[in-house]
Amino acid sequence: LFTEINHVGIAVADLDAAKEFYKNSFDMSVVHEETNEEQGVREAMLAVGDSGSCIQLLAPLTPESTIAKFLDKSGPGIQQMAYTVEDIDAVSATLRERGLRLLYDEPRRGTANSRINFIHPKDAGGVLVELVEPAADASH
Ligand code: CMX
Repeated sequence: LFTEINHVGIAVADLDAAKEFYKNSFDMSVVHEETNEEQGVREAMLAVGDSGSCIQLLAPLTPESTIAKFLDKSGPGIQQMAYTVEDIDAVSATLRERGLRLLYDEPRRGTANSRINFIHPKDAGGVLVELVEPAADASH
C-alpha cells in the first residue's frame, strides 16, 4: 500500500531554534522549507545524509493550530509518521474499506504541493499516519 517512509514529523515550538539544534547537534540541514496556512504550520524538511530519508520539523503558526494543541498536550516530540503513496485516492478507498477513518473527505495540499490525508491515530495504534502523494515533479 505504501511505497516508502516519506518523513517522520516532529513538533517543535520554535522552528529556527530547532533548525539550529539539528544543524549543530546532528549536522542535518534544511532541504525544503515552507509555510502552510491551511495546516497552521511552519515546516522544514531535513535530509538524513544522502539516504533520501527526511525528518520534518513542524512549528505552530497560531495558538489554535494542530501543532500548538499537540505541544500543549504532549510537549515537543514525534507528532506523525508519513508514508508515500502513488495514488492517494485509491489508497484512501482501500483504507476506508478496511474500516479506518481518514480525517479529510478529500486530500488536501501538503508539503511541496503534495496531496495529503491522515489516518486517525485512534485507528492506527496511537500513531497519526500521514499519506503523501508527491507532486509529479517533486522528490518529496
Ligand atoms: N499522535 C498520536 N495521537 C494523537 C495525536 C498525534 N499526533 N494527536 C492527537 N492524538 C490523540 C489524542 O491524544 C487523543 O487521545 P486520547 O483521547 O486518548 O486523549 C485522541 O488522539 C484525540 O485527540 P483530540 O484531542 O480529540 O483531537 P485533537 O484536537 O488533538 O486532534 C487530530 C487530533 C489527529 C484530529 C489532529 O491532530 C489533526 O487533525 N491532525 C492532522 C493534521 C495535522 O497534523 N497537521 C499538522 C501537520 C501538517 C503537515 O504535516 O503538513
